[in-house]
Amino acid sequence: MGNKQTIFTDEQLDAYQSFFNFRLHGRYHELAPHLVPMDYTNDPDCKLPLALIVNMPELKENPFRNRIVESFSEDGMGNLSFNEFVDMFSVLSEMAPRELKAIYAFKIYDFNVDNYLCKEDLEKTLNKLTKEELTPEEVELVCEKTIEEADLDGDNKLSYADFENMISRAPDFLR
Ligand SMILES: [Ca+2]
Ligand SMILES: [Ca+2]
Repeated sequence: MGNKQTIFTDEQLDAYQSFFNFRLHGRYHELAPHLVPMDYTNDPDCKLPLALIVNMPELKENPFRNRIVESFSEDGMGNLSFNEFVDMFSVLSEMAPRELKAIYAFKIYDFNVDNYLCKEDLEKTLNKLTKEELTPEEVELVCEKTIEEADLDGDNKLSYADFENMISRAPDFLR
C-alpha cells in the first residue's frame, strides 16, 4: 500500500546496508585477523568467541554485553558468525525497528533462557541497570511490582506478550 513512510528509498537502504556490512566485515576481521578470511563470497564457516566481541568499544561499557552477544549466538555459547555479528549491530543501531529491539531486549533479560522473565531474571536485569545501587529489598520490591502490573495471565512470570504490553505502556523502556 502507498502508506510506507520511509526517509530513504529502497536503493539508498540497500546501499546503506552494503556499506554497513562492508564496514562491519572490517571490524569483524580486525578482531581476529588470523581467524577471519577477507573473502566471504563462499560463506566460510568461521565464528569469533564472545571474549573478543565483548571488548569492542560499542559493548565494553554495556552491563549486558555478555547477554547481548549470547542472545545473537546460535550456539548459545556466545560465538558469533559474521551474519550473527551483523544481526547484532543491526539491532543495536538507531535504525532498528522498535519491535525487533523489544524481541532482543526480552531475550537479553531472559537470563536462564526459558522464554519467560521471572522474578530472578528481573532482579538480575535491575541490578545491572542500577549498578547494584539499590538494596536487595528494594530490587525485590520493584521486581514484584513489575510482575504484578505486567503479568496479564497471572502465571507470576512475564511471557513475551506480557512484556510487549508492559513496554508499550512505558515507551522509554527500551532505551
Ligand atoms: Ca527466564
Ligand atoms: Ca504471565
